[in-house]
Amino acid sequence: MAKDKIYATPQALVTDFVFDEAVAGVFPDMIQRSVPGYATIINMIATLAARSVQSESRCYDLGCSLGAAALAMRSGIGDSDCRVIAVDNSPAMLTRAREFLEADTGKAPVDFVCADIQDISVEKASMVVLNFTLQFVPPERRSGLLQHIFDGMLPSGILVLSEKIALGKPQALFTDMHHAFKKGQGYSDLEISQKRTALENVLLPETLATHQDRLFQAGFNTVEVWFQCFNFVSLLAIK
Ligand code: GEK
Repeated sequence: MAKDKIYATPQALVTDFVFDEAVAGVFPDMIQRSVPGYATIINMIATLAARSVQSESRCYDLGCSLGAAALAMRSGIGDSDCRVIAVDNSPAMLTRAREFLEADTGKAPVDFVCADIQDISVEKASMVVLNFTLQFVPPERRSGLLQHIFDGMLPSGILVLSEKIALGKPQALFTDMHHAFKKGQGYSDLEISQKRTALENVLLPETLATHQDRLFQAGFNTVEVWFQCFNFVSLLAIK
C-alpha cells in the first residue's frame, strides 16, 4: 500500500484539496490513517448489506473512491440477484477502483460510473452508502440530494451516511483527539496542518442534529447513530 506523503513537505501555498491521481494513488493509506474507525465502518457495511439488501434490488455506493464500500456490499450480498452501482466524479479514483474490482472475488455485478452524485438516477435501491461523501457536496444542495435518494429507495431500504461532523462545546477536544489519532498514525504536525488548510473550503462539516433533521425531513422513519469516534459519525437511516 503506497504511503501518503502528499503534505509531508512544506508547500508555499496550500491549495484546495482535490481527488486527483496523486490522492488516488495513496488513498487506502490516507483514509485508513485519517478517519478513525474507517475499517470498522467498511466491515459493518458488509454486515448491514447481508441483513438488509433485498432481492432483485440495487445497492449504491455514492462517492465510492476506490470502491471499498461497494465491494463490502458485494461481499455481504453473496450470490443474490442484486446489482451494485458505484459512483464517483474522480476519473483517477475510478481507474484504480476498476483494478480493485478485477482482483475481487465477489459475485454480484458492479458498475462503476463516473458522474456527479447529484446527477444520477437512483432506482429500486435497498441500500445506499454515502461514506464520507456528503461532506463534499455544497450544504445548500444536500437536502435535495437526500430527497432524490430517498425517493429512489424501496420501502425498508437503508441508507448509511458517514460524515465528519461539527460539534458545539466538545469541538476543540474532539479536534485535538482526531489530530492525536493522526499523529499516532505517523502523520507529522506539518502534514496535519497543511491537510487541514487544504480541506478548509472543500470539506464542510455540519452538526449531527442537522444531519438527523435532514434525514427525517426527507422521509426516513428511523435514524440512528450506529458508530461514532470523536468527530466521525455513521448514521443508519431506514425508509
Ligand atoms: C470510501 N466512500 O472509501 N459526485 C461524485 N463523487 C464525489 C462528489 C460528487 N459531487 N464529491 C466528492 N466525491 C469512500 C470514501 S472520499 C472521503 C469517500 C474522503 C467523491 C470524491 O471524488 C472522493 O472519491 C469521495 O467522494 C470522498 O468508503 O476522502 O474523506
